[in-house]
Amino acid sequence: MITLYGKTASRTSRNLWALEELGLPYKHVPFDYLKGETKTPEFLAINPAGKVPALTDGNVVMTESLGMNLYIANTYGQGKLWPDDQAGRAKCIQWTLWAATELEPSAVGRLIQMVLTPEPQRDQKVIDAFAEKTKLALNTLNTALTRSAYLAGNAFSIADLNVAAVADYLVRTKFDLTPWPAAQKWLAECLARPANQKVNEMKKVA
Ligand SMILES: N[C@@H](CCC(=O)N[C@@H](CS)C(=O)NCC(=O)O)C(=O)O
Repeated sequence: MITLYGKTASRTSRNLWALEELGLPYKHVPFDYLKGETKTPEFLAINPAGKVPALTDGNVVMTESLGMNLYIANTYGQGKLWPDDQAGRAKCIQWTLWAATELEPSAVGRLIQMVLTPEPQRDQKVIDAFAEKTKLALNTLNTALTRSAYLAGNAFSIADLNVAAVADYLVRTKFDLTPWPAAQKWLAECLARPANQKVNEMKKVA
């Protein structure tokens, strides 16, 4: 059985979303990085980087939330989160790396500035620079979503989940998505899925 480490209100929520989509049994150990719990010997034995999330499943030990989701989908979500066709599976890998490299740095950078940095220390130039990078990423995403309903074909997959989980930072920072209508509609639909709503509820208590 999968054990998932990390408090819900962290990148761990991405993995909870994937596990809930598949209805898998799992154990959740909510190590809190804000309380230093990820720097304890117990946790460092699982992830020497001292960051959440992390996952164990038998002899599998993994870190990196988006890669962990590829593992979950590939191992337990065949024909569901993990497409049956090779072209779809290729897109899952592509869009996951895209989320990590093209979208997350600017989306998280903006979130850190706008939500986690006290107002007097915020730097508007930094926020604006992140916004420009985000716009370029949204152009790419919107174009893809005008060509197909979902990122890896005609059904929701781990490609959508991984990108939407990162794009959620844009919603949380009230980024105006109206210039990218296909991406906006797709994101709202992904985030409204019952499995993600369940995880949002879990965040309120953890
Ligand atoms: N690229 C990693 C980032 C992990 C990460 O930065 N996690 C944060 C919580 S969301 C953390 O544990 N921070 C504590 C620290 O940096 O010491 C992933 O996607 O899993």
